[in-house]
Amino acid sequence: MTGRVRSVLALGSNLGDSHSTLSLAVADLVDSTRVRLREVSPVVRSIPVGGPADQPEYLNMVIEVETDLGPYELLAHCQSVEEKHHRTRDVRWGPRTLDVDIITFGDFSSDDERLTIPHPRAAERAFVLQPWAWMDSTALLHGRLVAELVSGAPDRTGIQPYEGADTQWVP
Ligand code: PH2
Ligand code: MG
Ligand code: MG
Repeated sequence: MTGRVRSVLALGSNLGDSHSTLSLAVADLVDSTRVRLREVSPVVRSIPVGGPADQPEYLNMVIEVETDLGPYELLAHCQSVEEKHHRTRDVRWGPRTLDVDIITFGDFSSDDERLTIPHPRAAERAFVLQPWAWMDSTALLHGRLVAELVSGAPDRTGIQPYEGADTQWVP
């Protein structure tokens, strides 16, 4: 395979059996010789950022893949995995069974309305930055350490490691 690029993908779910959905989605995302799994973050519980006030808490995680797909091919692949897991798009930032966002794609950047890379809000979202920093303590976004960006993210106090469905959490 030629032209391999490393890409960080963020996954989120707050409808249905979110933990199973995330596990199955990771397997689906890398179920191809063209998308290889390199690293997996811990799963975190997170308070919803934006969207309807009464939506359930999220489970979030990130993965790093290596791929020879182009960015738009990877986007289509991520969307097909969302669809497989019954993703609907009715309410912006509303509850969802599965969201898969491309956060970075090598050094590629784009400001297209279909695909903005790096992801336009990743640098201020602890539900992306914290699992990413736990996965890779040297990761950089916009030339800054992801581990340092976490401390400036408004939602950072709403994040904690996921330790099973039965554990209580009061953010
Ligand atoms: N995704 C959003 C909006 N808000 N909040 C949390 N905690 N986790 C998410 O994955 C999330 C969100 C839009 O994609
Ligand atoms: Mg998203
Ligand atoms: Mg999305």
